[in-house]
Amino acid sequence: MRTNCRKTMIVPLTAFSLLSLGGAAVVSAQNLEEDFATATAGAAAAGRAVLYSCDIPTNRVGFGYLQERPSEEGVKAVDIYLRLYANTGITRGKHAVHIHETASCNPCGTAGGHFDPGPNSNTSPDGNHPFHAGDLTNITLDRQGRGYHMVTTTRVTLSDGPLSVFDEDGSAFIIHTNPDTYCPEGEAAGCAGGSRAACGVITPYP
Ligand SMILES: [Cu+2]
Repeated sequence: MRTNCRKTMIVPLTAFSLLSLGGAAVVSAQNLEEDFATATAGAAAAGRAVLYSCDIPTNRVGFGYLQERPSEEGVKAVDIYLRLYANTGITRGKHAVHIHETASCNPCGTAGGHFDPGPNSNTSPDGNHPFHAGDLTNITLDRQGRGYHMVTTTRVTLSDGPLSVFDEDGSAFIIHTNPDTYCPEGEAAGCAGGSRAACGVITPYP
């Protein structure tokens, strides 16, 4: 497992993999169910999340979905698509995005640290960053606070196994107030994005 972890990677999706998401770019808030079904059809496993504001927990600010596919080398790769709506109060610019360790958003702090299973688990946002299994890349929002982000990771899975986000207590997305600097100099308070702006519990789909 440790070997696996060291071989994992996070890469931004290319135009080619955008196509493999089956129309991800046109997902609309109005047709979530239909779009999730279309986008994840044929996936080995899939998941979804509705994102809520951490300041006003009843405010829906976006959504995400995930689909798992086998890679050519037999490693499980998970494509993640996130969308944030305009005018939610989340500011323009870059914001850290992670999978956090617990399926809980009320309040956002209950999502815990970063998803990091395994015998050497260390979920501390600052102390073990960017080495967590749940660490992803920043989302960039436009002037209206709107944005989408696609990223592929092999650090987690949706299907059963030691890296599954659907472990005993589940997992959640957190969008942070600040950018992730990926902590190039090691432990530093706030280098993983600081306070929490949005949260969404990840659930299996369908
Ligand atoms: Cu985080």
